[in-house]
Amino acid sequence: MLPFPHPSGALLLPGLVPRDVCAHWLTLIEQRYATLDVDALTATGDYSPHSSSLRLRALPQIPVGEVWAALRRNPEFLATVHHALGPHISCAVDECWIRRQYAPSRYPPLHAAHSWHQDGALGFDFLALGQQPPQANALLDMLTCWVPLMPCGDDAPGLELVARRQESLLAPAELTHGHLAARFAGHEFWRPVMEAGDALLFCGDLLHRTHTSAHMNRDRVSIELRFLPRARAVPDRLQTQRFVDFKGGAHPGYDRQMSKNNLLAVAAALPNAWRSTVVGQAAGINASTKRCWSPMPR
Ligand SMILES: O=C(O)CCC(=O)C(=O)O
Repeated sequence: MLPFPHPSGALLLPGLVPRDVCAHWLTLIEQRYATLDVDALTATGDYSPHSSSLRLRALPQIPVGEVWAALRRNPEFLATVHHALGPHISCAVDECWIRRQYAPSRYPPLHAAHSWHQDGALGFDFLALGQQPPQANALLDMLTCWVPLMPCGDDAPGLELVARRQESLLAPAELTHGHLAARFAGHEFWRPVMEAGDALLFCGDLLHRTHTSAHMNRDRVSIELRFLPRARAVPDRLQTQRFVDFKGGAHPGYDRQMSKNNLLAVAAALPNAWRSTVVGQAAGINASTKRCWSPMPR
């Protein structure tokens, strides 16, 4: 099981991303959603009409390295990530998402909340299982960092987690709410109320879903990154995924260089139409880093 300093397998970090950064990202996201070519992005897998989610790679103005740079400034975040994954971390860039969850009365056609699942199931072929239980080693050792860009969990959809470590992947039939409610005590179901920029860092074995309630009347947008230990070989089932490597350290120039490297790595993986924008961003990284990060404490 992935080592994690908190027995629940989750850590809530209030105020991890500064409000002005959240507002900046939210503006970029709103602009992107306003002009989405839903059919084309759905065809490439970059948009999911079922969860109204957009892969972060489809918004090059928010490079994954920039999100990482915002997170890693917090010593508790960084220490916890390194405790769990070791000194070198890989970010599964294809599995970093922007999520938009609507107030229940405003669901667009096809939209649904995320039902119970474990992120450690990433890439797992449940269909191939038939009636067999998932293999003992099917659960990936990984972390998710989930950051709402607006308040959530009260009048806007948040996350609900079972705050108890799981040793294995649950089969789809075990993931109904009725099954989980019978299996876990009421106090183990956790629905954190979060502010913009709070972060929830949690292990890939944790059961979670979108928390919605009929009384909610606001939508929520969030960003999430997924991390794996770089020291381990990429599991076979993730061979087609792309990873960007991060490591610790607090050298002042490090974030800028990492951001630039990450931008270039992301650019290499993008369709031609987006590549030049991202390469251009990498070239101007010093200016944009200064603009975005100057209010943040080191
Ligand atoms: O953002 C949400 O509502 C749920 C996201 C989630 O569960 C996930 O990405 O694994």
